[in-house]
Amino acid sequence: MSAASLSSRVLDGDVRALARAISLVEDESADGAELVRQLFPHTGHAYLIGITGAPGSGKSTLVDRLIGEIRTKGQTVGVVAVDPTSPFSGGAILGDRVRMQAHAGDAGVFIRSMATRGHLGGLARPTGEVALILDAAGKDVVIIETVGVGQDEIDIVRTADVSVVTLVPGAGDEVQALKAGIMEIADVFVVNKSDREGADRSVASIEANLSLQTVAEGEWRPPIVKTEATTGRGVPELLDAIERFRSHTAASQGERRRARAEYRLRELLAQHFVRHVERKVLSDGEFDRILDRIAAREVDPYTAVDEIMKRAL
Ligand SMILES: Nc1nc2c(ncn2[C@@H]2O[C@H](COP(=O)(O)OP(=O)(O)OP(=O)(O)O)[C@@H](O)[C@H]2O)c(=O)[nH]1
Ligand SMILES: [Mg+2]
Repeated sequence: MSAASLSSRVLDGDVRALARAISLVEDESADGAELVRQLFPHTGHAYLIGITGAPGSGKSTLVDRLIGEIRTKGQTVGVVAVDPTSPFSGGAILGDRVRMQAHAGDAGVFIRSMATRGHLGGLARPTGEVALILDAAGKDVVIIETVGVGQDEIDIVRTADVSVVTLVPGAGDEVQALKAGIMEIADVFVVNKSDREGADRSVASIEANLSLQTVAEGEWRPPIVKTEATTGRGVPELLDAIERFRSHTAASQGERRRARAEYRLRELLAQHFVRHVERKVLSDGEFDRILDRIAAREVDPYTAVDEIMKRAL
């Protein structure tokens, strides 16, 4: 199928075309890039919700409940669940499918799991592109679930309009969160599994951390929402908090998206420049020989880069 016909079917929201389109961008293939080119002018409509948190904190269960809540408001939803192909949680892809199966027959919902494939950070590399495709397909809301792996959680900020950080009671998560700098990136905190002992202590401890930061007049102060994803308790309140954030930041959303575009542009530029150098500038095996020379202290990395740059430009 040509990129043009695939993209027009994606724009129509055709489920099979969506699945195919996502696979193409996931493979980071040339066809995928062509597809993004065609779809890009039709994007920017969806609101992107990022949900991050430790493995097993209940993100998928929460997303499942959120889908239900968003659907009752008549909006359509696309979900990208990034599977941490790590020792923490094997088989999460299957798990996500099972957990979100309640929406399997709903044409207004599209769910896709993808692997991180060893890319550092909680996000698989082309997550943003997958979100773009769901956006182009007309989904009103796109939810991106990522596992939290410390400071790389910052990735989610670069991809979503709102970042929801999920913690669980009694896991020492609050301290962990502080360490990883999550306090700075969370727009909304969730204490999930609030049926468990210690939920209020977790809330208090996040509160205490938050109070250390000075919030200027009129500036957003991240709310803390207690949820029990398994029963759905607290989920309407979570969606309320997200919607309040959305209205509060409506004026600055463009700025945030611009920052995201800048990050992606720089990332792509760097990636393509390096690829160009490796394929077109250096001869076969030369990259390795340069590495050998650096290891042998015959040349320093700065000089090596200078020399490559001179040849590349
Ligand atoms: N008691 C309790 N268990 C919950 C709650 N929410 C989720 N769980 C359970 O926690 C386990 C993990 O839930 P998931 O939704 O798979 O968690 P996740 O964060 O998506 O996990 P990964 O994607 O593997 O990182 C499941 O057995 C859920 O049933 C809750 O509010 N209370
Ligand atoms: Mg999950």
